[in-house]
Amino acid sequence: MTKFRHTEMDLTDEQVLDMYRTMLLARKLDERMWLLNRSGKIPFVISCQGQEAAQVGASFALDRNEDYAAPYYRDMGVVLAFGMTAKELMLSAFAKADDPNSGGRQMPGHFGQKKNRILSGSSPVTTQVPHAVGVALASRMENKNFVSFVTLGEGSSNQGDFHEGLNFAGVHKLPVITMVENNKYAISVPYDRQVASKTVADRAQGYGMPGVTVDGNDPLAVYQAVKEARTRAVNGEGPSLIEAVSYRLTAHSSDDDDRTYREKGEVEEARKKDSIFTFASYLKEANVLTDEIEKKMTDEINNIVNEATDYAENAAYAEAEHALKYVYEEK
Ligand SMILES: Cc1ncc(C[n+]2csc(CCOP(=O)(O)OP(=O)(O)O)c2C)c(N)n1
Ligand SMILES: [Mg+2]
Repeated sequence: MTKFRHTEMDLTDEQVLDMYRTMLLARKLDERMWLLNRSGKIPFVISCQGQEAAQVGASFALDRNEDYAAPYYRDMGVVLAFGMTAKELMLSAFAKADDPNSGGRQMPGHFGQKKNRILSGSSPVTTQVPHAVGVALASRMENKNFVSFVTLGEGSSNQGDFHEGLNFAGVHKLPVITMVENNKYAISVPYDRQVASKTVADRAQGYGMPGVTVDGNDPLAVYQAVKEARTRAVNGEGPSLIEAVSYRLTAHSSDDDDRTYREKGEVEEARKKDSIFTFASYLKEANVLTDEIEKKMTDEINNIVNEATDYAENAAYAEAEHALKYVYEEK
């Protein structure tokens, strides 16, 4: 009998199906958000499309009941895997009062949910790196076993916070896993205009930690890399840097027109490696995903997306006075 890669990694058929379901839910929610934006119902979208495999593969390698995540704005796959619901994400897209991320105050993509140990992020890119390193320091100081997981884009790895965070983590051998989601662009700027080294993972050497580049379109490759990094972290061997290479399949955001800086053919070429299709093919070959399961899963996800959309569209906005909440001390 052929041994499929996931069984060699001790992943059950059920777990890989769950991975695929989470990737597909992220994609379908994202696609719906674009439609809602273009029809004037929601103000802004910043997409996960093309990065779901890296986000979900990584999250499944973590302890999602103990570890902390400091995601960046594209990480719908990470926050779904950590327990945020489709309804909650739609509440955020519609900027409604019950949005758990910010009560409708922030642009979507500024994730944060205490009960699921998702750190709240800021608009300046990469500020989450020192925050995540701080969480890893807390784990060490409190003698706990949880690890801290942080993500960012490759362009953002040029920010000072990246250097400061990774250097501190390397010096103190802290249990933090940094995953750079290299989608080849920082808005309009391609990789070779952003980073001088061949890979982002090359930078790890300067911080005294291992750095690996993996195929970000392959959730199993990312799973394996993060799993190894987590084992190192809990064994006191320190931090790791992982670069997951994929491609940003949409424009930077709903306010960007990518036709001004990249060829359509390049995007079409990248679509051939889209993990939503390549992972489905793998699962079909392994006889884990059958046509019947796929149909059922797609129907379920479509229902979830529809229900979340209706729920959030009809939900209440925050009271205007809430704009001042948490700004001034209340006695
Ligand atoms: C400190 C800072 N500088 C600039 C920006 C504006 N900005 C937002 S996203 C972005 C591009 C980031 O590219 P990358 O890190 O590759 O992430 P991607 O959007 O490609 O996922 C920039 C320049 C910002 N938010 N913060
Ligand atoms: Mg990028």
